[in-house]
Amino acid sequence: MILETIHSPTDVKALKKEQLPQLCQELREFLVENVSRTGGHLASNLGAVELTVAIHRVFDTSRDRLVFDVGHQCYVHKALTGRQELFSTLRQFGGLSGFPKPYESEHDAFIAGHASNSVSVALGMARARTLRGQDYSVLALIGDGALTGGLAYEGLNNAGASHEPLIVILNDNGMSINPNVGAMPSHLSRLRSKPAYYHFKKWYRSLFGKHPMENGLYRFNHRVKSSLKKTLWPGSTLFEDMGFTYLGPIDGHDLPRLCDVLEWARELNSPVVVHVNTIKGKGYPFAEQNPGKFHGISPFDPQTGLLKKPGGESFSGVFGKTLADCAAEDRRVCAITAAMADGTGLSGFAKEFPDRFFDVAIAEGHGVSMAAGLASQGMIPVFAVYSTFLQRGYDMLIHDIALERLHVVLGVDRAGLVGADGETHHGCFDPLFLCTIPGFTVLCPSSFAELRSMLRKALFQLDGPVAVRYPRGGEGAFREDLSDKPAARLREGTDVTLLSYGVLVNNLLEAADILAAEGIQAEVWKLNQISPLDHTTICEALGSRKTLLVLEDSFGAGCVGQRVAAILAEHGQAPEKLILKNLGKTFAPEGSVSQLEHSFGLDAAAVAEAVREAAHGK
Ligand SMILES: Cc1ncc(C[n+]2csc(CCOP(=O)(O)OP(=O)(O)O)c2C)c(N)n1
Repeated sequence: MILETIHSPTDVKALKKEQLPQLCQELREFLVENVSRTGGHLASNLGAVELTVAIHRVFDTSRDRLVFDVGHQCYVHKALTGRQELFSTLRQFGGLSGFPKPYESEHDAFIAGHASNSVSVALGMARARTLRGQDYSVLALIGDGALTGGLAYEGLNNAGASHEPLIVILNDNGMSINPNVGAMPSHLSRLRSKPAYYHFKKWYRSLFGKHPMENGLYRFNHRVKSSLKKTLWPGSTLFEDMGFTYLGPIDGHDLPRLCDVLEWARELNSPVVVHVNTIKGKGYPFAEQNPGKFHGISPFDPQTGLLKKPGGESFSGVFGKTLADCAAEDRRVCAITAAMADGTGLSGFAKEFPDRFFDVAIAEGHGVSMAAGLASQGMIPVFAVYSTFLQRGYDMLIHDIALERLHVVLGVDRAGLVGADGETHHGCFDPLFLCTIPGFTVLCPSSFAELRSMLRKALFQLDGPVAVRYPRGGEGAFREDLSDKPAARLREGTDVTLLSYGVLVNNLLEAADILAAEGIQAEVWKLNQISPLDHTTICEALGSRKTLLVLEDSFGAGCVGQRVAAILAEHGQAPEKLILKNLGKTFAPEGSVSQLEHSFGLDAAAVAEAVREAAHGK
C-alpha cells in the first residue's frame, strides 16, 4: 500500500511518477471505505483526487496558500497532509472536520463552508504576500457550482486587474449538487468543446523555453500570436477578458498534464485561471451515476451504494409537499432555491410546476432580490433556503423586501444546530437577524402538522415578509398542531416557566418530567411566533411564576430570551430569576445534534439542573 507510507506532502513528492496512478486508486478506495462508515461529501472528493495529488506534487501547502472554495472537497488534501488516521472520526464530535480548519493543520490555509469567497480570500493573501515582500504561491480551488455565486465575480474582477501572481483552479464537473444552472455553465461547456487552444498554447510555449518573457523574439511573436488566436479561436474566455491568463481546458484525471500545467501557471507569475475538467464521483460507479445523491451522503453500504439507515420523513420533505399543494391551489405561488432543490425538499415541486420553480444557482442574495421582484408584481414567491446561507442575503432582506413590505415567504430550513457540517453550517443567526428587521413575521413550527398550518398561514393569511423556520431532520415527541395563537401552553405548573420555540420544546417537556419527579412543577410554553413578540403573550406565559427559563439554539446576543426579558422589564414585570440557555458567544463545532445540545447545556438534563440550582438559590 502506497497510501500508508504517505505521512506528509513530502512523501507524495518523493514518489516515482509510475507510483502515482496506484496512489490515486488507493485514495479512491480510502474515500469510499471511510465515507461509507461516517457519511460525508464523497462525490466531489472522488472527482478531485488527481487534481489534489497534482497540487501536492507541485506546491508546498505548508507555505504556499491553498484556499478551498466551500471546502467539502478537502478530504484528499487531509489524507495527504498527515490526517489519514483521523478519518474514522470524520465529521464527529471532537473529530476531524469535514471542512478545512487552520487549527487542524498548517496545510489548511483558511476555513471554508460557504461558497464563492475563495478568489477574494486568495487575492487578499496574495496582496499581503506582496506587501510583506514574501515569496509563496497562492491558489484558489473553486468549482463550477461555486462560480455561479456573485461573490466569485467580485473576486475575479478585482484579481484579474490586480497583476498579483495568483492561480485560480477551476474544477469544472458540470455539477453543483444537482446539474449546474445558468449562463456560466454554458460558457464553460463551450470552452470544454475547444480543447485545441490549450495544445496550441503549449506547442507555442515549447518553442521559447520555460521563461519566454525574457526572450525578445517571444515578445514580438506574442503580439502575432494574440492576433492569430483571435482569428483562429474567436471569442475569448470571460477570464481572459477579466485580465487572467487562461490555461485550459485540461483533463482533470490526467495527472502528468495537471502537474505540467500547474508548474506553468506558477511560472507565469501573474493572475492565471487553470480550467480543469473532472468527473464528479470518478471511480466509484454509484457516485458517478448519481453524483447528487453522493454529494453529501449518510453512512452507506459500499457494495450496494444503499444508505444504511434510509432517512425518515423530514421537515424539508413536509415543507416541499405542502408548498406543492398550495401551488396547485393558487397559481401565484412559486418556489425559489439557491442550488439546493433536493436539500430543501423542492424536487417534487420542480417536476410538478417547472414554470413556477426557479433554481437561481448558488446566489442567495440574488434569490432574495428576485423574490422581491416577483412579489412586487403580484406573485407569491417562496424562497426555501438554509438558515446559514440566508446570511448571504441580509442586506437584500432589508433593502428589497422589508422596506417595500413585500409579501415574500422564506422557508428557513436547517434552522438551529445541524450536526456534522459544523460551525459554518449551523443555523444559529436567523432568529437574531430576521427579528431585527422591521415588519418581518417569524414563525416557528414544532411539529410537521404545525409546519403545514404555518406555511399556509404565511402564504394566504399574513401580509408582508414572513419567515417560517424549521430544523434539519424530523420531529420529536411533540406532534400536535397548536399554531393558531402566537404562543401555546404545553404543560401547567406553578414553580417555574420554561419557554422555547421549534423542536426544542421537546427538551423542555422532558425537563418538566424530570423536575416533576423531584417535586418541582414547571409550566412549559412554546412561542409559535418569535417576531413580532407581544407583551400580553409574554405576560401570560410568565404568569405569577418567579423564575423564567428561555431555551434556544441560537447565539446569545439579541436572542429571543433577551427580547422577552426586555419586554417584561419595560413593563416593570421582570421575573425574579431569569435563566437564558443558548450558545452564548461560542461557535458550535461538528457533532450530532444531541451531543452538541449536551455540550452546550441545552438538553433536558441541563435545563432541569439549571432550574434545580435556581430553586436552591444558587
Ligand atoms: C453560500 C452557499 N450556498 C450553498 C451552499 C451548499 N453547497 C455546498 S457544495 C455546493 C455545490 C458546489 O458545487 P461545485 O462548486 O461545483 O463543487 P463540486 O461539489 O461540484 O465539486 C452547494 C450548493 C454553500 N456551501 N454555500
